[in-house]
Amino acid sequence: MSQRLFYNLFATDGFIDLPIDPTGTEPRRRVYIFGFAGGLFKTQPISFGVPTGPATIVNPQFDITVPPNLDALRGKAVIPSPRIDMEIGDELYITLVNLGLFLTSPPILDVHTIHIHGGHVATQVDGVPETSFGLPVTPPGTPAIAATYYFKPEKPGTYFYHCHQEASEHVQMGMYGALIVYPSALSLAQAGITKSLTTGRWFFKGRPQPQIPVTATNRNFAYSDVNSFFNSDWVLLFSDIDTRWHDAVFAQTGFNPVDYKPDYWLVNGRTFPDTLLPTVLPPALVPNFGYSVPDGYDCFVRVSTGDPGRRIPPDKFLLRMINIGYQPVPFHVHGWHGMIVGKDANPRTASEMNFTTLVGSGESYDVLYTADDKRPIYADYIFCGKAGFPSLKDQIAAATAQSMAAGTFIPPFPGATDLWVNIILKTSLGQGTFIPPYNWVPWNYGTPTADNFMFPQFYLAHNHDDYKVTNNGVYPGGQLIIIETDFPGSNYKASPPVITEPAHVCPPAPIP
Ligand SMILES: [Cu+2]
Repeated sequence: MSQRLFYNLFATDGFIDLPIDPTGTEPRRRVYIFGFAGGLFKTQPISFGVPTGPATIVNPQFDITVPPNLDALRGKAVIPSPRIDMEIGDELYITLVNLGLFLTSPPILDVHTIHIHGGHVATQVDGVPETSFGLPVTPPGTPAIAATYYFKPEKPGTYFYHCHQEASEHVQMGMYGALIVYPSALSLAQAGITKSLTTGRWFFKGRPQPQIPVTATNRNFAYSDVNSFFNSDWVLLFSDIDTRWHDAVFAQTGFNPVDYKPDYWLVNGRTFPDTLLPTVLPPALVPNFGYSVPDGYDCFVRVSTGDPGRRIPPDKFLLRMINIGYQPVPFHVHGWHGMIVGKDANPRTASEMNFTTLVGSGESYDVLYTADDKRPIYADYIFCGKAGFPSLKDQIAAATAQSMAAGTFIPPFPGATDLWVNIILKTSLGQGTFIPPYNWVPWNYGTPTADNFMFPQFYLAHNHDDYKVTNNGVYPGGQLIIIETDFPGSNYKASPPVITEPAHVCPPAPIP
């Protein structure tokens, strides 16, 4: 079933509070931003473009006909703007209300627009004020001045949207969000991909596809292509910020864009360590500990590997990399190669594997990874020792003891313990599994608790211009995320942890 999706977006301003240290606990750097608040207002079912039922209001707080709704959103901009999800066959209506930029003195009364980046829209709704229209400000306490954009996607893929008024400034200030178009059940069927209504099993041109679980839907495919199946997909929206520019806009002192020199690099509106946080933070933690971002921008990627014993295949996960920043992002994922299944909302027909994806400004890449298990190659070496080397744990324990005796011992990196303790334990957010005594800390300090268990694994994914893995020069920060790989069914956050992984058993004789 297709839908009409009615989004109401409100151009306004706000602040974000960026971390300046690896723990995110020091007083933060407040940065003035523009953005779109709001989100999905209502939906209506359609069939081949014709309504088949009444509209349902999903979020009445975004009703633009109620003036207090408007005033409640003034000054509430965040980065990124709301994520928009839709399917082939759906119609998207984005009603824009320009609330003005009233946090500055005097207020900035620029027009704003919505440009669907990559959409094949007509000039009149292209969101370029010079060729269509810009929407003027609705003053406080007055009825909404509004206009509605219409977009009907022809292809699935990873799109985004942004304001195109004085784009150099308004994009830098934060007016952008992701727009994801999934294939529909119909578009999949037209490509020969079908799901049995009785058994839930998937078929491609009549052939069974047992690698696709019965729980999968059309939203487990990037394109109308059976090879684009994934268990989970994650938006990684890259951008960069020059805080001097933001300060100059706030103070209205002027800034020449050619002087651009960013000092913060963001994924989904946040820099590490905030990239580990849930999208919505408890109010008590805002702004000293971070800030919330809209739904759909979680970038602490969590996946499962396979278990041959239970015939569970490793997860396939899709990273939807989007660059709305002003610098190219060579995004490197540790652990596995990725397959480029799409670029710029267009499927790739020839498979191309890479370990770094160079995402230029204005580009999007859909890169598909398989969370293969490392145990067959590495478990013996790590847990048992090989080629005359003792187990890795014994090596690290010896190195630790020797370095302590020699007076050269230091923790794995400065602040490492504080980082995980502060993020995970102090806040009780339950987001991570870096909880002693199970993993990271024991591994690095040589305690015996990680004996013979390979999971969870933690892989970095980051901008390989490594100086951008900083917050204003302080490492680690910036465009850095973590991909946690679990053993299927394990729950490392439970107390005690639920461990479904069989402990690794060393061979009786030394391994040559
Ligand atoms: Cu704008």
